Amino acid sequence: MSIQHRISEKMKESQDLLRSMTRIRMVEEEISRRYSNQQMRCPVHLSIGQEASAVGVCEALQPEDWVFSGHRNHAHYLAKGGDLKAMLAEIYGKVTGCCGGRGGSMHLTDQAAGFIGATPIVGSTVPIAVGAALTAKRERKKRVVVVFLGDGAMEAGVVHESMNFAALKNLPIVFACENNLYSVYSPLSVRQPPGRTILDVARGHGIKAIQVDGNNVHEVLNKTLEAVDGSRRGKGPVFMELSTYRWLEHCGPGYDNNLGYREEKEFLDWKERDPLEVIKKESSCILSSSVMDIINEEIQDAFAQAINDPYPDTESAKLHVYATCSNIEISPSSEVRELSYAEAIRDAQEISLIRDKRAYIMGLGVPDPKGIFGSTVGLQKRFGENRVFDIPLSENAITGVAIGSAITGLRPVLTHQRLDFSLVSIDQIVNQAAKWHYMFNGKMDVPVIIRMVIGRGWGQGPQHSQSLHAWFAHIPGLRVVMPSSPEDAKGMFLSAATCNSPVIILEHRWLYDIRGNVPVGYYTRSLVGAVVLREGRDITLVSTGYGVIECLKARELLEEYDISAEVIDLRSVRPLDTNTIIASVQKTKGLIVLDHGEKVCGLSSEILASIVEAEIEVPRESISRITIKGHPCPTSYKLSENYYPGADDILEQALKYHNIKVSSRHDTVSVRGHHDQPDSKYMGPF
Ligand SMILES: Cc1ncc(C[n+]2csc(CCOP(=O)(O)OP(=O)(O)O)c2C)c(N)n1
Repeated sequence: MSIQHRISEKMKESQDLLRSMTRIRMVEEEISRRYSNQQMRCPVHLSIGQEASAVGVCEALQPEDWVFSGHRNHAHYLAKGGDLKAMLAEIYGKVTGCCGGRGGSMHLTDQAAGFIGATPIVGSTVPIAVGAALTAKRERKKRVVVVFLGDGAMEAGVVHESMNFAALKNLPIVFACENNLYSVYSPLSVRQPPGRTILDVARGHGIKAIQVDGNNVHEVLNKTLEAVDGSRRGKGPVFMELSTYRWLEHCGPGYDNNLGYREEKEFLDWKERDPLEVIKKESSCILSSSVMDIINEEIQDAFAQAINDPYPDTESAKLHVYATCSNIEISPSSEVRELSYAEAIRDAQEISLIRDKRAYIMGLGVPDPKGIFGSTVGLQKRFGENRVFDIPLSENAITGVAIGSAITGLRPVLTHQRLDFSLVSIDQIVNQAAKWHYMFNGKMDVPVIIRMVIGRGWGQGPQHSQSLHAWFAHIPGLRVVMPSSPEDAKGMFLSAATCNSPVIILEHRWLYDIRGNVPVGYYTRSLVGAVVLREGRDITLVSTGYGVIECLKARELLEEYDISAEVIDLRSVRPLDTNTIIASVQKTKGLIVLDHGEKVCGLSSEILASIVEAEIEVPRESISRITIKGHPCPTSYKLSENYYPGADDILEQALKYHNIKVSSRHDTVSVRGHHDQPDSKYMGPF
């Protein structure tokens, strides 16, 4: 190639870069100009002054590469080729918006352009992007993922967890950190210790880290090309710190230097280094007035269309809470094997790994010799370390990894040995897993299974024994199931494995050794609907998971008093099948809900409310609930004596309804051996 040709190529490239940055600047200036008319009714975080980092990074990518971002994402979306009309319509809340008006400015997506998604919980998209990079690595298509984050996100634990995982798995991801010196009004000096650089942090995770002048688009482009090329060739993650500056206020259309959180001089110094001027000076390029007119026309057209487009139908707000999930049960073979609950779950996972190459299983202790109380034993040996693996102690990021890999085509199963450990990943479960399908207008599914074991007894104490099913059930977008038998545990897992929404499977530890006949091979059990396990006349007992076992025991005890109890196994807490309960109570005229969760705002409250709403004629005194006791679970053998409710409590309550007086409390505990173990064989530690 001749020098002349190279220069003209370079000029063309500079021209294109300038054009792209100018277009983004003009879009945001127009948003800023029009924002005060109150038609764009969502927060906007403009990135005027930061265009070079967005354009330089995205220009280095291939169309099939994936980009993720955060709250300040307009420039990233447009630079990656996102549709301008769909973006503006989204900000105006219109049906033609890229999320149909569900997301607004902070949740843009254009999958066709490779801009996967953005969310405003600072740092939250970073693990999701890492999960997408896991998919990219598995696909072997040499795809690279870029995630934009701000300097503020560098203080979020989830970002560090994510960098560790990306380094550990040598993933093809570039972390593009736009350091604009402020998190809202807080300068770096009040957030990070002096002398430590952002690059040091990335290097501490074993990631190659490079400094980039984020206002010089050529430098950004060249350094990103290098970074992306390395990642594409299997050299793992790269971190780039792009120094830049936002001109306008953190959120909104105006300048805010008058507030005094930053010096006017600092602002003017950065303005001197306006990325648009830097490239003009460096490459002596300008945009002709006709090019400017074309850009302006495109923008005005897009605004006009966004303003004129219709709003979505109000009723459509109810759509896309859940992705498709078949309720059709696939019948089992007639052949059965006696398995424990744990073995049945293991069997289900094995079948799902065989049937679906996209499935993989991860979690702390998954490949351990004891394999999550026997439920994952031997799976790694059979399926290899890529499909069954241990994780760093980073539940929050790993949940994000699961989500990111799920939205890009894999089917992860994440296991927590205790429900309590999942609480450090609440952002990823509640804000992300539950909402990506909804807020991106049904464009992305999140087929993630999260298994959580509920601990109980033998000194599990306040932080190893909570059954927070009601919490998770409170969140639209999550399915929450609690199988109570080995047969259901297997069949419901296999249903969850084909469900396109996140499913939380809560497995009570005291069920793990329960044995039952489990059909051999593949079958599914619906994730929806309660079952009447035993029919009865005089009272309805409702519970879920291990509580069902206590209800069955209570039923036997009640028979001695000629009281016939109907036992309902809820199976699923969300969706909750109240119809089956209502129909039963209409017949028995009595109800006891046994819940090993909290009373206040709990599952039992929901069930009793449904009875009230159904206006069933039933004496008030024959309806009650038995729950845990309003204080955390104490560890001491003695202190925990009355903590967990069971069959004896049901019996006492039911006899009260029937005015039967008994001289002494029936004692199933003495049958079990101790109150903190389900049977005499069950002993800690575990
Ligand atoms: C977890 C979380 N905490 C607080 C906020 C409120 N918030 C929104 S943006 C922001 C500042 C983020 O700063 P940075 O990551 O540097 O990005 P910038 O806004 O400078 O682009 C904060 C604190 C949030 N969205 N998420």
